[in-house]
Amino acid sequence: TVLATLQAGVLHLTLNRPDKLNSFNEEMHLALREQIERAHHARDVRAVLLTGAGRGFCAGQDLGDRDPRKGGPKPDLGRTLEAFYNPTLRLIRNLEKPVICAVNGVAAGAGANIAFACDIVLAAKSAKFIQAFSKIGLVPDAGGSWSLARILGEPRAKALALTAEPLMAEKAADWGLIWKAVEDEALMAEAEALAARLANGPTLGLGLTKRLIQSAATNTLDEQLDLERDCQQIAGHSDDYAEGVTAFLEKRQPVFKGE
Ligand code: LHQ
Repeated sequence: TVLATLQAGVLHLTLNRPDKLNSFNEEMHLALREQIERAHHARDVRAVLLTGAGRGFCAGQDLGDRDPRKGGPKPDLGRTLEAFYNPTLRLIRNLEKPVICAVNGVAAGAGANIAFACDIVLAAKSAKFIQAFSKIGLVPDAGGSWSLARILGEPRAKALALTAEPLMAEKAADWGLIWKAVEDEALMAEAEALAARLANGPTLGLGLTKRLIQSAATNTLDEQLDLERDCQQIAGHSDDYAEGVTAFLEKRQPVFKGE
C-alpha cells in the first residue's frame, strides 16, 4: 500500500491504493508510519518525498472500511485518530529531515491535512484540496484545524472547513498554504529535483532549521533567540559547517555529508 524506494538519499514514498484514490486503510497507515520511522533512524535517508499513485494524492480515510449500513456499534473515531493518524502527523513534524510532498491530484480530508504537515508542498495545477469532513458530519482532523487556522487565519480556515469547497492548487499557493503549484507534467521532475537538492544538503542543519521554524509560533522572541543560540551551537559543531565554510573559501561547491 506504500511503495518505498531509496535513491541517493531520498526516500520516495508513494501512497498506493489508486483505485480508492489512495484513501487510508489500517494497512496503509502502518506502512506509512513504518517508512517515516525508518527515515528517522536511517542515516542514509536525508530527505523524504511523499506522493500518490494514479490520479489522486489521497482521499483521506477509506470510507468503505466503516460502512454504517453493516450495523454494529457506532465507531470510536477518537481512537482511530489516536491509533493511526496522530502518530503519523507527529512523526512527520518531528522528523528532523526535510519532507517534500508532491500533491499529484485531489487531496481530501485527512489526505489534504497530511500534505499540509509536510515541510515543502508542491502541487499539480489540476490538484485540489478539500476539507471534506463537514460533508459527512465530521470535523477537520490530521492537524487540519491547526494548520489551516495558523496558516490562513480564521476567516479562510472556517470557510474551507465549513463549506468543504475545493481549493485549487494555484489558490492554495497564493494563500501560502503550499509552496508552489506547477504544471501537471512538470510536478514529479520538479519535486524530485528539490528532494535531491535537499538530500545533498547539510541534513543536521536542515533538521535544526525545521525545528526552529516550527517552534516560532508558540515561542516568545526571547525563547526563540535562546533556541537559535542552542541550534546554532549544534550546527557549528557539524562537519558540514566546516565543509561549507571551506568550500566557500576555496570557491567550490560544498560536499555535505549530513552530519
Ligand atoms: C474512496 C474514497 C474514500 C473509499 C474516493 N474512501 N473510497 C479520520 C478518522 C476516522 C474516520 C473518518 O475519517 C477520518 C479522516 C477523514 O479523512 S474523513 C474524510 C474522508 N474522505 C472523504 O470524505 C472524501 C471522499 N471522496 C470524495 O469526496 C471524492 O472521491 C473526491 C472528491 C476525493 C474525488 O472525487 P472524484 O474525482 O469524482 O472521484 P470518485 O469519487 O469517483 O472516486 C474514485 C474512486 O475512489 C471511487 O471508487 P469507484 O469504485 O466508484 O471507482 C470512490 O468510491 C473511491 N474513493 N474516496 N475516502
